[in-house]
Amino acid sequence: MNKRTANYLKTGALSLLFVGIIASCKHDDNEFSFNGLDDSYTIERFKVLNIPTNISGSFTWSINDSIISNNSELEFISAKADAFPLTLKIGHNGEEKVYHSKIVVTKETGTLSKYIAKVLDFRPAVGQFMNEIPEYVQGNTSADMLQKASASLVGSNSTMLSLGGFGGYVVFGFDHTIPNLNGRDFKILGNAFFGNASNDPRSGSCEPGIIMVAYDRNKNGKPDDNEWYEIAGSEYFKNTTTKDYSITYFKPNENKVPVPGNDGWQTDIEYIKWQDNLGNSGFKTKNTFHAQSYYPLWFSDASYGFTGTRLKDNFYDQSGTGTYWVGKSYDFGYADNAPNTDEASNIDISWAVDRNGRYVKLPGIDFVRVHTGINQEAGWLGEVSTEVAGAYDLHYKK
Ligand SMILES: [Ca+2]
Ligand SMILES: [Ca+2]
Ligand SMILES: [Ca+2]
Repeated sequence: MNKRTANYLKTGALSLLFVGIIASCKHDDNEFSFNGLDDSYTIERFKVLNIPTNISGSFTWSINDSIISNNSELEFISAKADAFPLTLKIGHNGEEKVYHSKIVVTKETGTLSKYIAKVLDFRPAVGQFMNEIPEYVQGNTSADMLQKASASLVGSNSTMLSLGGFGGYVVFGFDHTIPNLNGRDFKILGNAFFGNASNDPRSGSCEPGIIMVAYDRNKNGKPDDNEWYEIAGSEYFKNTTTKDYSITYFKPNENKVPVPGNDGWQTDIEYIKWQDNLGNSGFKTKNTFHAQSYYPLWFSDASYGFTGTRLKDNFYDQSGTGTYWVGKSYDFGYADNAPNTDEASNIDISWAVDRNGRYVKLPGIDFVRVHTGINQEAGWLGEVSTEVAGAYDLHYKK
């Protein structure tokens, strides 16, 4: 470095310092240069109203006597058309200023649906219902299969989609933001049911799927990677739950066919090889009940895989003789884990956590992703696979 450069750098650093001082003074002034709230704000119901303050301090936003936020920017959403008196208190250096306004929530101009409005992605794992639910017809592409998934899940007359074994997923969205209000906010429909064991009443056909939610914060109509949060169900914080579990499935030899045994019962065959990121590997079996390929036939790759949260195996042989396998229902926060009439199929958006397991406060959600959370073969039942049969907003009333 020559001397001139050094001098230049010195002056440069000095002037940068001045800029820094000016900027911080300016910033300090700004802290109470808040222009106040508008007289009123108008927003349609099921849409998020943002009121930024762009200053620092402590914030108390309230409606009547209820505190609704302590953030510098208010995110407000309502399921009801109504007028709400809004109060904002800003505390700074021991001083407090109070602002009053009103939020007018109007009824939507268009028509909203409380059900799924679109399916954005469908990527199932291998399984005995693959290529059947929904049905694959020779020549179908991923786009065709996505179209079929949409036909299954969109609207009030939804039918079922099978996600196959661990990791298989579907992503769907709504035509409005489902608000995060007190209590549970939306329901995911599945085909779970309870058996009749008196010593284990909350078990049966429960195939829990991990739920992720996205709020379209940047309002681009898409769930961006940084908008996804996992719903921390009852198992999330337990050490029996595996985060970032990865599995790869390999395209099988379709000439291997299972044959019924002498007793008429099936003989399963080793069929689809899989391996995970914990050093485990094995085969998904094929049974005589389902003769079609268990590998999605619209996938041309020799292998494919998934990463996500994995739950502890929940199926066990209740009979002790291999004839009656049941899956235990987890307490809350999963799809296809309890009958549709059960409270456990309802989800609270407040259960959403970030990558570090910290709860996040979302005003609502626009998108949902469900993946099969179990990697287990339940005896003759075959692999545990989550089914999704629709979803709806619990707050929406016409
Ligand atoms: Ca809620
Ligand atoms: Ca977005
Ligand atoms: Ca199921």
